[in-house]
Amino acid sequence: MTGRSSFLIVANRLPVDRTIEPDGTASWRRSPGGLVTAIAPVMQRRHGAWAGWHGAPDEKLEPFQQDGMNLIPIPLSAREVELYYEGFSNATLWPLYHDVVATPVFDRQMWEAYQSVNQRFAEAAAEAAEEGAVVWVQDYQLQLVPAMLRRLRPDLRIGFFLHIPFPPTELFWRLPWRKDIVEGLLGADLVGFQLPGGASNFRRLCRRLLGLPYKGNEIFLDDRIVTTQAFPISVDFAHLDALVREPHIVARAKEIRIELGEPEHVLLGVDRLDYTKGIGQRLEGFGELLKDGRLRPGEAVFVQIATPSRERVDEYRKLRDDIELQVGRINGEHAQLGYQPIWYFHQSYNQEELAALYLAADVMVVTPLRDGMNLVAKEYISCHHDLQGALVLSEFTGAADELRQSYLVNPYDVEDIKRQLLNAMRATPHELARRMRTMRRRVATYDVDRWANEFLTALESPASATSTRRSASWRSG
Ligand code: GDG
Repeated sequence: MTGRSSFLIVANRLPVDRTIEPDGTASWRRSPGGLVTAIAPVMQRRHGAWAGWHGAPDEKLEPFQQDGMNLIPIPLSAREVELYYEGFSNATLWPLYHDVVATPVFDRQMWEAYQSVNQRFAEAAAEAAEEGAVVWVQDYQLQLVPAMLRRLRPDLRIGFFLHIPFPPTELFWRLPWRKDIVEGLLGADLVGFQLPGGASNFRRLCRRLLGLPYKGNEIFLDDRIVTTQAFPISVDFAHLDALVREPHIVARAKEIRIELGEPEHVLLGVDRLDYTKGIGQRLEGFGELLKDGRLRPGEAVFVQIATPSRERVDEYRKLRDDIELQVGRINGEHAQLGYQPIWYFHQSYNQEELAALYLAADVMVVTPLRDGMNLVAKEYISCHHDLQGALVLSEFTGAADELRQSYLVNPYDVEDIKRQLLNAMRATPHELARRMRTMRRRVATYDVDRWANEFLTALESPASATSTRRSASWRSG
């Protein structure tokens, strides 16, 4: 790669996965997912670059090009993967930011690795960005990067977006390195959150922890202003909507229902196998409906896709055992020859198979105990131009703020889950259409493209670009 870029994404992972062909040669493929799709056009327009880890430990790679994107691989050692990624990111920050649904690990070695890896990302970004470039840092693994990068390159416009919830002050306060993290984020000109609640948690924390004043969305530092704002992320509605109209996806959806034994109701869960997703709670509700006799044997099947995730972190291993035991118990108690209540898959699927599953499902069951947004809920909505299908959705997801016509549940209340599963299964086509139409309008309007554009517009807006000057006048006033 030659030259520096005027637009740079910095994320834990590069947007590509390496695949090994049958003849042994390696090639890179764009990872599935909305973030890449949303950002790709901006990258092409602005000679953009993306810095991130390429996924293999102890390997140094030169920058390369893929799909019109300049990719800058950041190396991580096996030890750093263990301490920075599996450790501080996924055993400390992840549970802490998700309502402490698992106990966070506070470990000084993990913290040191988090700092040094963040420094490496900041240095790579400083190297790759041209004078005055826009740099957009992504997510909880890189919260120190904004301040580190600003120290190296005060000329840059720096944005940060947090994909997961930002916790209330009382929970964040437990973190031994709370000040460092907050100061890290304050290196950005714009800090984006999924919901207004996350942004206001952050502003309150800045006041309590650092004594910083704020007004509206703006936090006042000595020499500049940091804007904090909610930008609810979304999905590529038009792409999914077109995909499920393709004859081969329609045919596959029909085939899936036949393979499942043509039950009256197909219920579906699609999640990374993560303890925040409330998989156990929804299966418990479904199992009890069978036990109570409120569901007849053969009437409904539950398909649960649990994509392998963070398999070397202890909590995730334990979760897998718990879920698999639970699935075995429910199936053991309620299966009959020719009828299996739960179909559980600990596997990944391609996007087309996932779209066919969404289309085939009568009820999408999304019951996280806490979730920044939850894209699965929005993907399901995008796949139902037939205006049929019901969404059962946890109140503790970001998506619940927008998808008010879903069947909302408190995932901690198993009776509530059972009641709403039955309501979703018993709803009339007219009722389903009424709800689905409104939710589709919302997702179609606020799609991922709009999310990216609104963030970048706010980052580059004259208001925030002149924040230094305004901050100076605020101080003197
Ligand atoms: C974080 C936040 C926030 C799942 N299995 C397969 C597969 N997926 C795709 C889904 C969806 C994505 O993964 C999962 O996104 P979620 O939003 O549901 O959850 P997290 O992974 O926890 O994401 C979350 C998100 O960031 C974005 O800001 O919404 O709150 O936690 O797109 O479709 N995709 C494929 N095969 C699978 O087997 N291809």
